[in-house]
Amino acid sequence: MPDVPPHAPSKINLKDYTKPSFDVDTVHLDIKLFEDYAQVDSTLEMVRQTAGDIVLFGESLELLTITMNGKVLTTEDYQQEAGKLTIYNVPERATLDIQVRICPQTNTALEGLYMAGSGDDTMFVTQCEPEGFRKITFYPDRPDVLAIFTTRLEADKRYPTLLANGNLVEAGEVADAPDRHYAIWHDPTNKPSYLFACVVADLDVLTDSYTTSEGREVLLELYAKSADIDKCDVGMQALKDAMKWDEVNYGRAYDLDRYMIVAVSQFNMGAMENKGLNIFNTACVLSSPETTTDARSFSVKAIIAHEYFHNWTGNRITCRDWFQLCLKEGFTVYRDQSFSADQQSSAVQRIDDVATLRAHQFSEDAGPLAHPVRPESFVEINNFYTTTVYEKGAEIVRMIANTLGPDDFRKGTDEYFRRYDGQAVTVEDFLSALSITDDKIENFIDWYRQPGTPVVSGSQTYDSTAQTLTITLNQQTRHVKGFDAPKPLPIPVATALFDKDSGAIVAERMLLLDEATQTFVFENVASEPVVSLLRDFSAPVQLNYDYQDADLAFLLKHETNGFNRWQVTQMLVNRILLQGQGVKSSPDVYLEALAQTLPVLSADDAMLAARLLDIPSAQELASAISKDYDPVLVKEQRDGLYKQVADKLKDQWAELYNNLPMQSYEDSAEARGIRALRNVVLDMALTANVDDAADWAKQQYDNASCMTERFGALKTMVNHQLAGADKYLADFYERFQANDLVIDLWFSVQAAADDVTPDMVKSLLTHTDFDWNTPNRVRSVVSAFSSQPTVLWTAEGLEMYTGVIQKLDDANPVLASRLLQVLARWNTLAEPRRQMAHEQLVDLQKNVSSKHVLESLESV
Ligand code: 0A1
Ligand code: ZN
Repeated sequence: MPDVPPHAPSKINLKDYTKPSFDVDTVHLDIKLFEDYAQVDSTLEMVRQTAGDIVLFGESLELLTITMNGKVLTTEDYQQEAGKLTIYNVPERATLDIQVRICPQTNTALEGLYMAGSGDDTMFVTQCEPEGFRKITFYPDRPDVLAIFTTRLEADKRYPTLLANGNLVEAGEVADAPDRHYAIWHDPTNKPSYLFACVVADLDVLTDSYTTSEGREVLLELYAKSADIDKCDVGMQALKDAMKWDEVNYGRAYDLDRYMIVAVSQFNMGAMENKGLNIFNTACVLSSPETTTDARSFSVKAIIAHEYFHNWTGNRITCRDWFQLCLKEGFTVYRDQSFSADQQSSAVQRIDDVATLRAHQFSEDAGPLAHPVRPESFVEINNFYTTTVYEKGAEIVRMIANTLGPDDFRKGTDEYFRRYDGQAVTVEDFLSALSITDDKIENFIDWYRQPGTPVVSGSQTYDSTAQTLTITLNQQTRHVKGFDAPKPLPIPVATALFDKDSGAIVAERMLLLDEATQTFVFENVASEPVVSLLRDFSAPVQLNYDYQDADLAFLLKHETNGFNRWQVTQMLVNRILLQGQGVKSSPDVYLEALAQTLPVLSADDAMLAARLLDIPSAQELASAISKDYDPVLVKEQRDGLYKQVADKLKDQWAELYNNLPMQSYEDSAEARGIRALRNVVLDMALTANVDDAADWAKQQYDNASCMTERFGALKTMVNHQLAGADKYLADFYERFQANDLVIDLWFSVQAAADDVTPDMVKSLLTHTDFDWNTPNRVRSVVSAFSSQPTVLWTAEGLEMYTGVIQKLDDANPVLASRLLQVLARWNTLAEPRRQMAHEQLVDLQKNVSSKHVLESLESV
């Protein structure tokens, strides 16, 4: 938004980082939960590091008493303002005793200690990353203050489950209070406060064990409501697989005797890596064939692995400050992507990771919310849990890993763990450890500093006399306002040359483009080859190479790696829909190439075949348009091409569908591939008006062996507005009424339907099962709806969307601000939508007050 409001919140800058004056050796917490409040008593042993006062952070706390070294402090000894409590004249060592009162029962922001659930079905959980601990008690709540925590929890016995980080040291009844009990936990590892967690609840537990490579027997516990405990096996297996994987691939074993995971239905994000006590959104840990789609189940495994991997990359080595968030997130995402690639076809994994990157990160980097992977300033750190920090951060680690090769990368990561274990460090520290075998790795620092997606363009010339092929590449990154002029970055471009006649690879090289323009010469090339560039997506860049459509069709046939073949289909689609390099391609070559490839591939690798039929969503296509974006036109063109594909292969859908018969459920890569392809084929067949396709959908729903089949059929029926779709929607609701996660699917399939209207969304928002306090439910309607740009970008659609943000601004600003980020591209809209969107955002700005939403609005 152009106009900065007078109450603009203040910024924090990376360059202003200073060390804390005091460290904390030990913390004793005593948390007593009562009917309508909680009392938190803490004892902090603090030791001076540098000159200065003690600075504690605290928000939404009622301070009862504070004493230092036994003396009660008064307002002469300390000052309290703007979320900070500063204590003056502190000696070298100080014991602080602090008592506060908080109200978890009314904490709808889901940060700090909050009550989840309602009525008789409640539990208490914490979320402390990034700055939630300060809502539990006054504390130097910053990641570079590490301490040993001992936690006593006390509550009514209706909450039999009392959990905190570390090992259980004692539990028992509370003297003189027969209805109450307590537990004391001790965590022997030094940790920052953002990794603190506790849970007070009534949960069942699935138990298992794992013996580490160091011979440590670890008790594994997965806690969930009793109705959900049958959906925990997938998560438990994934945990054991991840533990093993980290030992084999990074030499990292688990360090405590116990590893706990708790499933919580009200959670702002996916999951949280608290030391030894992960807290998970139910959507990211529960899985069963009847209730969970394959895609969701696969992401459950990846998220379990992600949180587990944080134990080394994040917990044992943590971030010095929140600007370094990518230090733990980029590396951990890279690690979970590599883990997932080992669990299925690595090509499909790469396709899915790159598709996500292109759809979300490229668009973030192209718009007003663009920021470096390591930001240099922020108002509200919660706004920086972004796809740039996570996914682009992972791509940088991947480029480094590929540049070094597996052996040297492992040497580098071993060195990182050896040098920094137990410390809070920076991105520079990470790069310095990784450069022990190659000091050029330090040059990757610019990738962390510079926003914007580089565009790599290029062309080739072949000299038949000299038998040389010369490839010229150049790079350009847009200049993002507020940052230095962009510099050339080190861009690894994985390249192969294919012989035009035989289709065989004649040369393979990793080209390192690290200047604005460079030429690379290949010798002894007998005839002009077809060049395949950026194989396996070797760098997070946009590629514009002067391909002929025929070259791409050739590569679709001859590329050896599934990812590269998919990439070629995406390039062809982009040239048809987005006029790549100003040339508008006709769809003929693409359609012909698909028609030739698909029948063979669907038998060999059904999952890959399903991906080859991907046409980027209207939203993703929009992200590549920087001006005069017309949502209706983009949707028409996209749907038009989809229909052309469907029609081109019309005669084949029936055979393809019948060759993919439904079988009893199996969780193998092959079975998942067949299910994925069957759903795609079903949708294509309905698009092409194939006779009987409506019956296939109904039969698939009725005879489904699992949620992937049932939901795939339902979604198709709804999107194609089949007669009877309503009846199936009602059936789905009846069958799964008791399961919140499935009812989320029921909401989302309606809110994201092709024919959705703002009125339909409004009626979902007032449905008896809709709940503003459950982020999953809000997202199931609101985020699902935002996938329909033609409806979102209308006066009514936007009014509804901004109304939701306004409603959540106070209650749950983290969620409100994340939902707002979808509107970041308003500026690219064609008139009159642009003006209309601008007016609505200006109105919204007048009606919100959280710094989360205000910061996002300011950049938007
Ligand atoms: N560290 C977690 C992400 C996370 C961030 C913030 C949260 O609450 C506001 C919760 C989780 C991860 O990367 O998995
Ligand atoms: Zn993470």
